[in-house]
Amino acid sequence: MGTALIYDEEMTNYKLLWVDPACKIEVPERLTVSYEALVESGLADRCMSIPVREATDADILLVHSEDYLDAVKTTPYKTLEELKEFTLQFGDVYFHPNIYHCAKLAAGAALQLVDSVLTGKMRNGMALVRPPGHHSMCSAASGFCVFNNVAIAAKYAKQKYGVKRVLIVDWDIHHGQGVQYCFEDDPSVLYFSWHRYEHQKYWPHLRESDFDIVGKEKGAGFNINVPWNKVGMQNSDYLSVFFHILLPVAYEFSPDLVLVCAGFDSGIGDPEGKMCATPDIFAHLTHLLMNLAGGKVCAVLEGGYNLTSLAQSVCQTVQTLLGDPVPRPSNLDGPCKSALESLHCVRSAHRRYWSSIRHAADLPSCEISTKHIKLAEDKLDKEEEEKSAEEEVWPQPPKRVPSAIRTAVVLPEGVACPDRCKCLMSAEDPDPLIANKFRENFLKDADDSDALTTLSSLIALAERMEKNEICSGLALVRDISMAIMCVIQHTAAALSNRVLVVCVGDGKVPSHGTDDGKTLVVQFSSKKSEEQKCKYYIPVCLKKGCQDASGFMQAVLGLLLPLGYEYDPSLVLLVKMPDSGLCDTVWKQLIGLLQGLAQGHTLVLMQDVERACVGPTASSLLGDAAPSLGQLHAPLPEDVEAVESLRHRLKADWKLLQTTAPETRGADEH
Ligand code: SS9
Ligand code: ZN
Repeated sequence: MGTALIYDEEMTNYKLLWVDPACKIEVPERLTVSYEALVESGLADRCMSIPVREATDADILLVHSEDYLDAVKTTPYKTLEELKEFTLQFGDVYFHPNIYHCAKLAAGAALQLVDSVLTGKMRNGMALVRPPGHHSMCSAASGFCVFNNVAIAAKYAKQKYGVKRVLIVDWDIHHGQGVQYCFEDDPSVLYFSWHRYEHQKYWPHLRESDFDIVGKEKGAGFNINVPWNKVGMQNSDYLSVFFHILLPVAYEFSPDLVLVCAGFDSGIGDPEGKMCATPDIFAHLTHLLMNLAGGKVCAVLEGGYNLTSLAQSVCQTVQTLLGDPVPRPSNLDGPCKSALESLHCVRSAHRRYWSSIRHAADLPSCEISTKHIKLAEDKLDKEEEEKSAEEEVWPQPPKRVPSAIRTAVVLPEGVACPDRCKCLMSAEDPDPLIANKFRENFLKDADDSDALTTLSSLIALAERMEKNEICSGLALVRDISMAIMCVIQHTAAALSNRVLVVCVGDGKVPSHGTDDGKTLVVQFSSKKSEEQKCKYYIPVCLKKGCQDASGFMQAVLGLLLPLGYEYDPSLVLLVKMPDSGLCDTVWKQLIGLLQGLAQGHTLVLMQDVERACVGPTASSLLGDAAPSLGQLHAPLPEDVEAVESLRHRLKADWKLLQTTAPETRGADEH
């Protein structure tokens, strides 16, 4: 099942016909540069191209009023003066004789995408459209938007396919108020938006874009606003919000479909957003959503006004949807103070609705975020020398070259090689050099030729992963401890290598040499281990071990991923201990999420008895979407306590674990 790409050049056939500084950035080239970048990189060819269609009146009326539709229908016949006049009743939008046609195609493109994904023809996809949609309201155009493409798509998916829960992730830098208004009392659609806000000083200047607007009536809790109160937000700020708000809530919600309001004005260089997240961040945002809803992710273009940044970001998104390994995350030096304040505010506003964040701290009664502290800061901001966003420079994202072999396996005799995998079991004799080293280091007492063969195949696998000939691997071994030691010693020997060892289940993990920072060990188990001594050995003790999906996912999203991203390993060694208690679906989620690290270089070790797990593991390593976990219940209080106390203890060392701003010393620090 592939990736759909929906595009039609016709949507470049309208433009601003008069002078309006607010609208001059919304140009037809936005679409052509994006599409050409996909063609030139060879990505377009790897997608299935699906034709657009015009949304019907019935489709449009799912969201918009008849009066508004009728009004828009008259625009193709208006003179220039009449168009200008018509435009005046709305904010930051322009009309053109052909925009109605394009707006029908844009909405229709989103529906074609939803059709291809929900019929199962396609796994996921992206629609490149103009005009964008997320600002348009029931009876009004706004912010370059005419019809609300994504809102229409969500209603359509519910109506035509009986989809129960839709998650809309709006990573555009503007608040999609049109989407918010459309679903504010609807608990079947969870709307998440982050947006430049600056305490309401930024467009569209709405009180209802703030963090405390959470939805109404039955829909309370199903509207999540993350206001950015400063410009210059970076990769760490975006990822922190994913780890500590969006993902825990999204997993608890368990959508059947994920729609992305994929605006790229949140990327570096954009004249509107003025943020500093690099194009590769969109690979990670996409990847982190791809294990929700069984992988059914539909991205629909919204904003993006720096043509270079836009084209690069679109490519990162599509390449990730195609399943290529994601690049190593860059510039993760922790969230800034303002981002942490926003995060804290959002978590406290939503903790009553979502058990996955119920433990979050309440806001101090003085209320940290809103106006008052800010007035003083704003003075400072004005003094800052303003650099125009277009002058921003950033390196081109490195080419993502997929390995020749996606997944290789080392299996004992008699275990069949799973489909689509390369079997590395050495019929050949092990490399004599390596063999000797093993005899000396590990096999002193036993002259076990089976073990020797397995271990040397394992090292060969690790070596080929390091050379990027193989992306991921799986090995069944007799002695897990020994295998871990082998891989660690071998890999960590190279100067720049770091290994993240993730261990699920009880049993001793060789923590030898974990204090030099070359390995970071995170172990999930039900056994309380001795007091933690080392920054690089992190035992996570869960009451039922790995059996409880809620507690386990809480630890994965809130602890393991932030640690892993900040650590930025060159290899992830994922170890499943015998009797881990982890069920296949949770295991698949874990593998899927961990592949955001180390360019997808994940090496899985399991005991040779776990043959039944070979198939599911291989499938996840190959990039198949993990099945949905279903709506999660509240995690056990003991598990919450365990994860939270670890997070608090570790957050001084690992900044991505922070969820609140460090205390300010005095009231008039500014
Ligand atoms: C603020 C003007 C904002 C509207 C932008 C709409 C973007 C839609 N300087 N203009 S993604
Ligand atoms: Zn925007």
